[in-house]
Amino acid sequence: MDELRTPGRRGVLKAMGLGAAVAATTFTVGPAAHAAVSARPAPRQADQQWSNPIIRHIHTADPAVLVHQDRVYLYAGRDVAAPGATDFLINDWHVFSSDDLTTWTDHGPRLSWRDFSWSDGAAYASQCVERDGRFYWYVPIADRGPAWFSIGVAVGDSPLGPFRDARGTPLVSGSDPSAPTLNIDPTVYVDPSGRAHLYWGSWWELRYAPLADDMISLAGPIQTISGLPGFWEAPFLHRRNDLYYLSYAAGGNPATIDYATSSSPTGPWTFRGTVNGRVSSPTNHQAFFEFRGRWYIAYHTSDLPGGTQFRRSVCLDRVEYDAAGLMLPVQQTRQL
Ligand code: FUB
Repeated sequence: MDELRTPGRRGVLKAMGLGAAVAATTFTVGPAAHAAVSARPAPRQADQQWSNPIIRHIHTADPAVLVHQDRVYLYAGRDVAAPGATDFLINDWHVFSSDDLTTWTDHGPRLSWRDFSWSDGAAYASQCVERDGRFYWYVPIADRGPAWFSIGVAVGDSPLGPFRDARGTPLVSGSDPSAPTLNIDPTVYVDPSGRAHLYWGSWWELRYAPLADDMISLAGPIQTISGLPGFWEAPFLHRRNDLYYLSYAAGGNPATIDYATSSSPTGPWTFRGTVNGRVSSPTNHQAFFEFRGRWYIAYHTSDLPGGTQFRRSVCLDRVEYDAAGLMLPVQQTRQL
């Protein structure tokens, strides 16, 4: 399925611009929404209030989550590919927020590749993180220059922005000889000692670089990370207690979400297997987060009516850990 992203198709990615500004919209995806959408069986957990997919009025993909002041902020690309399209078309990222994981507010498109003067398309999988009261949004976007994809960073003063290009140039250029072939899917984590870590990559190539304290420049050379079986793309770094978890889409397309653990954010990593199985979309992309003492995974599927591999929808499920801190396989719930 490598043909999902080929350099020759870059032109397709530029075709559609931002729609009209979207006012904040609040909606609830719970039991009341079921009948209106589908009569499909609903094996929801007994105390689970939300229904999957959690975002239903538009197609969304590549979730990343930030918890700030007891509110969950979900950052996701908006898939606007036509039903018969044969490639991704993603021009902007929406931010959604919730304080109960069931009622979500769509704050509209808060960032686009168009906000980066050096880009000419493709809002792929991003992540927004907080440091010292500022919010840094790392984005993989097509590069106008000779590079195919480069990684940029936008900065804002709140989880909703407004955000602006923090550098005016790529943070990681796809032209760098150390960069992977497909320079996408950044994940950033600030560890308890204040060191910030950047992982990214696709097409079987995983890269790492330390971030400087300013969060918008690298603090060391790009390193190639090996030893993660089947690594394909979508690295995501999180920490629970004293253990670090590096999860990733494994096996190509279709992918499972596999993971490894380490006592350090830079490894060495011990492979732990699959935490989230295949989904209805060939791509599989995850974010883990803690909210009010429980852990969750956000991911995407093609389950929304009209869904295709290029028209995806964000879902949410619980994550449980065993006594040793290993993640148990996610029980995916589906209630359309
Ligand atoms: O959404 C475009 C790409 O598909 C992402 O960057 C990958 O992680 C995969 O989900």
